[in-house]
Amino acid sequence: MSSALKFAQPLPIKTTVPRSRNENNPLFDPLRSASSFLGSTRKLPLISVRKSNQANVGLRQSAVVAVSEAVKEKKPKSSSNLLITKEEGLVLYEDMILGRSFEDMCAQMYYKGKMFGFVHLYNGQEAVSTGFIKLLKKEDCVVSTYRDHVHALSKGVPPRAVMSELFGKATGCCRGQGGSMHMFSKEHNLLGGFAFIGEGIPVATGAAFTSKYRREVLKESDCDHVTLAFFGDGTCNNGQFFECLNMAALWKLPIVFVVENNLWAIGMSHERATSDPQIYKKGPVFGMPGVHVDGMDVLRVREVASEAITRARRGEGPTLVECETYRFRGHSLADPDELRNPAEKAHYAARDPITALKKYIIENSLASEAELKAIEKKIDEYVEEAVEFADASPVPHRSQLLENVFADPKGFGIGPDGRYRCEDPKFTEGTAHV
Ligand SMILES: Cc1ncc(C[n+]2csc(CCOP(=O)(O)OP(=O)(O)O)c2C)c(N)n1
Ligand SMILES: [Mg+2]
Repeated sequence: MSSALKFAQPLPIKTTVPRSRNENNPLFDPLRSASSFLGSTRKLPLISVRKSNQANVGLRQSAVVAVSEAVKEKKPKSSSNLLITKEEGLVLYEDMILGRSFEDMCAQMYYKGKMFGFVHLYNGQEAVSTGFIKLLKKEDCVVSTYRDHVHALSKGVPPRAVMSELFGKATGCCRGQGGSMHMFSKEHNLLGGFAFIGEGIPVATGAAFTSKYRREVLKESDCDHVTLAFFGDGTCNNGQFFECLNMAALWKLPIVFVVENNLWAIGMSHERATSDPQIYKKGPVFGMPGVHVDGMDVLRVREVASEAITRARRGEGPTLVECETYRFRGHSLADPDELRNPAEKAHYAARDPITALKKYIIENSLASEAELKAIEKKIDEYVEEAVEFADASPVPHRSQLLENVFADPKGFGIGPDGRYRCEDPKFTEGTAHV
């Protein structure tokens, strides 16, 4: 191994929360402490932040304690210790299988030349999307990044509309104009994938502000909509992150900031790039709870998500959740993925969130192997159908080129004859052929 490679490895980080405090924490499960999670090199227990910084005690503490309070008020205890019902388990399993199969198919289609530009896959991170988004109502909003296909699918955008968008076809959810990094669906309140990192966070904050405004100013008492903002570890060093945490806490907005910490920002190790790599600790600094969760365990993610979403819906404000996860492929399909240590990759491959959920379902007799196989088969057909649909769909008409580019296309896109200027045979003269 070269020294450069060694240097890129995650460094050990220390936790600031003593074990005794974890033991009092309702989110802490000693059976799932650091040793059963994460590489080797890291020691992060599953904790919600309490008094992580003594200077924050006081005004901020009330918000910090809130997640724990929400936990106490959780569902009535049942005689069973199961974390999910059979129906819930199958919904989670189906959604994760859909995300995985859909994206495996994306890789095939990309290498066949059916997709253009960059395509960033989410393989390995499915527990985060499924664990959070499957708890939402249709009216709730999701804001994503360029790694957005699976968030779109979890939110209910039909696979054929996502695949067509990836193919650049007119039947795509953005009529072929968005492509891989810009999934959007008004109907499903998917407010976009954003290619510029951090750009989605203010949009999500604005959506959460809208919900609060409707409820409190316009007196729409049934408007309890919540917004989830998904973004990566690398994005947490951008200014928008801090600005939006501040505003969301100040105005107690109904938003959950979901950090998908996959330990890497393209080829930059999170631990090399960040002064304090424990992202969840930044929540309490702004007066909101910060929680770290094993992002490879959909049941743990769902538990934390449920608490954070419930808090937001009740009007108790934002939560920062750091999901520790891993992407199984390179940064994009154009990345040969040569920087990450094979041992690190193997460690996380062994913690595949889908395999783990399957094991839980089978071991707790929630469903049989045959039932799960039937789901896998159904999803395979669904994904095949999405490809056939996308392939057979028409490409957008040239006249669509400038739509949604300018608020007033007459200012630029429409010529004196009332036609789109791009329809003028001379439109592309002297420029690249359109
Ligand atoms: C504002 C901005 N700066 C730089 C980039 C280039 N860029 C694309 S992806 C990426 C890394 C983001 O890493 P992370 O937030 O951890 O997300 P991940 O890819 O791991 O999901 C960067 C820097 C960008 N897209 N936008
Ligand atoms: Mg990352």
